[in-house]
Amino acid sequence: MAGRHTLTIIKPDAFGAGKAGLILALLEQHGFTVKAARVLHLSAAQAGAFYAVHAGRGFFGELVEFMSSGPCMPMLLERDDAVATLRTVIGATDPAEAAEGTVRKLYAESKGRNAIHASDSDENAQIEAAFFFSGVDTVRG
Ligand code: 3AN
Repeated sequence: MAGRHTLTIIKPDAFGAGKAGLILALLEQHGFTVKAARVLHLSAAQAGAFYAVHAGRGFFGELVEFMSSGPCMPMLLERDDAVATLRTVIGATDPAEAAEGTVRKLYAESKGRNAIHASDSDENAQIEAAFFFSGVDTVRG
């Protein structure tokens, strides 16, 4: 059965543009509740570790530089069918291809600077949540 948790990050472009509140409101309208949240400025090493699965791809250096360019806001979110639902709500990786009303259609600039991250599987949601949060950071229940 699909899990009830997923990890999102409001990326440095959207956070720096003051869109975190609007994006969170949209996520809440889609039924997500926040179980943990923080704001931090990733180092390049931390950003590289988070996106290690993309190491070796042409855009990796650009991705690490962008994700370490300013503060971002990771959140652990909860609702039924969390991973698939959030992927739909954020929209396609390239905002030019994102559906109307999605986070990336509304707030992303480009494929590289695309406003928000969302886990792509239940397994990765668990790994990514553990990257940013320990048990004491997470609301119970
Ligand atoms: P998604 O974030 O939609 O799951 P992935 O997993 O293919 O997309 O890529 C991870 C991140 O890498 C994207 N959010 C984006 O910031 C960056 N990225 C992916 N493809 C490109 C690209 N062609 N050029 C620049 N950055 C990219």
